[in-house]
Amino acid sequence: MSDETMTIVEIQNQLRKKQSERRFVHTLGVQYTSACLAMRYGADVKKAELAGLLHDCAKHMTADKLLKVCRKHMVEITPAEEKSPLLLHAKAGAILAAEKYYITDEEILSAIRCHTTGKPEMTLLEKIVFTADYIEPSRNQAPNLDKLRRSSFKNIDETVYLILKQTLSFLKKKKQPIDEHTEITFNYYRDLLKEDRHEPVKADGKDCSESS
Ligand code: DGI
Ligand code: FE
Ligand code: FE
Repeated sequence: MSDETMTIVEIQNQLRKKQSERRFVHTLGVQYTSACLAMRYGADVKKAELAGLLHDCAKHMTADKLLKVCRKHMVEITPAEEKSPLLLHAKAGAILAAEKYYITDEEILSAIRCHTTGKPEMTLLEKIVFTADYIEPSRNQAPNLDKLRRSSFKNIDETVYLILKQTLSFLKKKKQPIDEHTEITFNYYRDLLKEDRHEPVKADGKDCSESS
């Protein structure tokens, strides 16, 4: 284990060298949107910034390289990831964040690892990065972005569900292989909302758990 740490600006400077301008703008967008959502929901703002900043740190890697890194680290590779290895940028990103950017916090690494497919019972930080990735300001292709941007600050569980719903319908239309985790996560959040077990939000938008 290393004692080394990097500042946000040092990490930004490294990523700027690796990423296209468009990807870097997206990266900063996810950093700041994650921070905003963390402020709204009472998550750790610094961790949200770091997880958002690093979520796509392996996005520049080729399919071969992603497979190589994941095999070396004994990461489980799903059938969809075999067919579409670029999906592995999330799992490889968690490895790179630890090895190259000295991130040791498992909550941050986990938010990076599951940012593409999501997973059932995501932590608040994981839901924040998953959502910020989809709604950050430079995204402009997905349908209903205005609605999702508003709903993300009202009910994050419902927004996670709506994002997964749109992603699955996009993948089906494009005849892309669907990862089992994307499907399982969608089913989990659909059922969660049906059973009304999601994080309660008062009419004024505040969590019921907030004391003041
Ligand atoms: O890396 P980004 O482009 O910022 O965003 P991302 O990591 O969420 O990746 C987005 C792409 O991943 C988008 O085109 C949808 C795709 N995706 C999400 N779940 C699955 C998937 N692609 C396949 N083939 N299968 C999935 O289950
Ligand atoms: Fe990504
Ligand atoms: Fe991204």
